[in-house]
Amino acid sequence: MPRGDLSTLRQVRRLPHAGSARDPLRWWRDARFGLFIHWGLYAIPAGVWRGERVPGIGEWLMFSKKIPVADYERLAARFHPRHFDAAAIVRLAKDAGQRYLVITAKHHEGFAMYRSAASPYNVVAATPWHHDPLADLARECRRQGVKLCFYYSQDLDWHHPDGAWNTWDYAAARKNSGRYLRDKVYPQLRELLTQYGPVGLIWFDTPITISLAQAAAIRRFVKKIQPRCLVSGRIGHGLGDYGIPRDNQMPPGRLRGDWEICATLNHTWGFKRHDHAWKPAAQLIRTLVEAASKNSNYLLNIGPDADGRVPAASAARLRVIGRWLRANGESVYGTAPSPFAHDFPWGRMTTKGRVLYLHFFQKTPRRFELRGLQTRVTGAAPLLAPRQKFTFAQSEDAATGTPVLQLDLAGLRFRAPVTVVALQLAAAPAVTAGPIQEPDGALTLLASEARVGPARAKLRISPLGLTTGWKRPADWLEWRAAVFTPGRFTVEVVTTHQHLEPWSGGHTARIEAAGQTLRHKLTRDAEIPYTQAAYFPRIASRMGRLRVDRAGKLTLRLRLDRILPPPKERPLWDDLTPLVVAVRLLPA
Ligand code: FHN
Repeated sequence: MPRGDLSTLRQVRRLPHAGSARDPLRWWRDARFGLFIHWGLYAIPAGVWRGERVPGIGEWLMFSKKIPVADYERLAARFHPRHFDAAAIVRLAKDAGQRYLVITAKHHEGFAMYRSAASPYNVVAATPWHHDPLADLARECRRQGVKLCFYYSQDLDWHHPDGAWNTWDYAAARKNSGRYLRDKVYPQLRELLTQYGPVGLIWFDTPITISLAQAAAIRRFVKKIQPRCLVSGRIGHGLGDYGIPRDNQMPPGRLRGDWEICATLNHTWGFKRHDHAWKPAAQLIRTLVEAASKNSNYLLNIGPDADGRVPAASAARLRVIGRWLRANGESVYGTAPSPFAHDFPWGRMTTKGRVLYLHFFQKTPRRFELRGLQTRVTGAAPLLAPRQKFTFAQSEDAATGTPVLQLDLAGLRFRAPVTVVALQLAAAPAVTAGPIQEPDGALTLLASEARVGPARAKLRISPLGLTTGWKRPADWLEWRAAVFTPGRFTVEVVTTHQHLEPWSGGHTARIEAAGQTLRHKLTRDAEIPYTQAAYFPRIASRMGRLRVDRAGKLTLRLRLDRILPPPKERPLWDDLTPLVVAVRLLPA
């Protein structure tokens, strides 16, 4: 089974650099927030097939139940979404503060949600509605000033005999992917790129069987028709204009290059009538901020029902996000990521020129300390009350040489879920590299901030900041961390996995630091709570206690002395090797 492409290891070949007005990525970087719309025939069964509630994401129902094409096709005769209102959907995106919209023009079920001469299996020809919703959305996007973009499943197609992954109707051995591309994908892409005016991007997805040559040809084809149309990282083979982490994944630490985190409001993309696991708006706002702080856009999904209605719970949440953005949008739109490579326990940061925005996720003590900012601060005030100035002082920690900013936040009114303080700087922010102990005594050593050794190590750090390819005990990660307050620490190794895939644990880890050695199995001792824990649990394995006697630089090395063979149950996409997120030192 091919792996890797969807897991983003090679989605973007070159890291594009922030550019001029002519840079085709510029509008997309500035936008930071988009609306994803999954809408197709799957909205009719809405997660229920022949009276049975089908587990999993709604738009995968045909695959989950291996529904024959002849049966599934009959859904089209029932598609008549009387309540579809393109103007209202685009207005909702605007109210939410979303600057672009990506709608499923054709998902894996193979049904075109627009007028397609290339395949009669489309919403105009095959339904009693006889209507093209993409034409309505295109008109409304133009009118209301939202960028129109299309999702297109270029590889999986369970309707076309040559499309990938329907092996219950069509024998795998008889499939000819070239024929599928020629008969359906190219003609439909041409339609999408010529029938609706300028298209912001094509959101290709799930590049499982597609070859490098095929992906490259698709990219060329898109750019030839609309040179400024972006191509998502899931075209595969490193050919995207930007990368996409896995669904609902939030990487630890800042990312390099351009990314787009895509996420659901509940646990499905396509409408499911029994999924009411709606995420709180506060969490969604923090996730948007966190994405921006990591150099990522946030593409948040709605799944309209078969009548074309947006679930009320979805619309309500989007409007709450919009209210927050109307007040605080300056700290999100058009921002650059945090100058720090690591995350902070109190919130996140974004930057714009000489302004550093501190996004507090919780009420913070009056005396706030930020360690590692080298640039001179010239002013500090709440974003929503710029005349209320805070006093501050900058110094240097003698033992570690780390710059320290003390900020007196007297009078700061914390407004949930995120309160922003704007720091004016004398220049663009520069920071001290590497992990720094937090004022609460905790020290997080992210894999992405580690040095990898020895020189010929197979172990790497993936673009999403996790270890990959850790198969040899000779390989190691090493950090040099700034310790302000020595003492006794509980040491944990934090690993992760996609929730439907097996966790790679049980290996024997060794930590060497401050003249001590801790050796322990990676056991599932605790799960660390965080926003995406339902999708990518972070598992803490306790290694034991460490005594650090002196303030200053601490060198810590992590090895895996015994690496177990990969789990038998092979994950579809991800690595079979341990996915280390971090080592944590918590005051004992
Ligand atoms: O298989 C699809 C899924 O149905 C959905 O469209 C998501 C959205 O990111 N993409 C694929 C899985 O990663």
